[in-house]
Amino acid sequence: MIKGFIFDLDGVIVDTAKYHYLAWKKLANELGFQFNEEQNEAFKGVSRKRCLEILLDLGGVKATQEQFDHWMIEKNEDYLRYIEKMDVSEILPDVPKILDFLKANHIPMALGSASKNAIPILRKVGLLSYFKVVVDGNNVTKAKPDPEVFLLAAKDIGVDPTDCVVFEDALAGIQAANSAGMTSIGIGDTTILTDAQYNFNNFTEISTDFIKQLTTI
Ligand code: B16
Ligand code: MG
Repeated sequence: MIKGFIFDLDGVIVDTAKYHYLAWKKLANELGFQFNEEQNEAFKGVSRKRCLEILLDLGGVKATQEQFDHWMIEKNEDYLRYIEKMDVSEILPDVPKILDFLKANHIPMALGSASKNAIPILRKVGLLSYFKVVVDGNNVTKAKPDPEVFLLAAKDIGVDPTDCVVFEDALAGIQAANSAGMTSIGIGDTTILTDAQYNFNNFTEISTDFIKQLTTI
């Protein structure tokens, strides 16, 4: 029986992928090559460092350690300029419906994200207080599909991994949830999230009755 819920951030709670994309695109253009939205798909759920490695490979750019570190900072500074302007209007549709329902029923919730900017983003959109625990890119050493982020989140909310649900929009995140022994729910493209135990296009399709069936509520 499900006793805890873990949410990914980017692509599940807010659509920050578009801001990551704009910041990576700007860097690619500065380095003399193009970067498109299709290529950006591979960046979802992936750490900042790994994204830069992929970007440089795409552009055939060789970097010194100093350049690599500089571009990591530059991309993040550009990204933070978009985050600065975020507000409650950027919460994806019907996410509050599920958060409020779980909160009202005292079901613990955790955030499990690859982002090192998770806390400021949750604060900007006014959702930080819903989460008993935030595990993000600052707390883990192994990236999704490794289950570390979700196992740590389960431990911190005091729920057995097999009693946890994970909402994820990235294939690597679904694989991480499955290897953690958790129930995986894919949010987004069902043709990409084929490993998920349940699939929904968005939270508008998820009813509180569905949540009730999973839990003891
Ligand atoms: P940052 P998630 C991930 O968030 C994004 O999907 C991914 O595109 C990004 O590179 C990663 O966070 C790191 O983000 O640069 O803010 O540390 O989907 O795991 O919530
Ligand atoms: Mg995501």
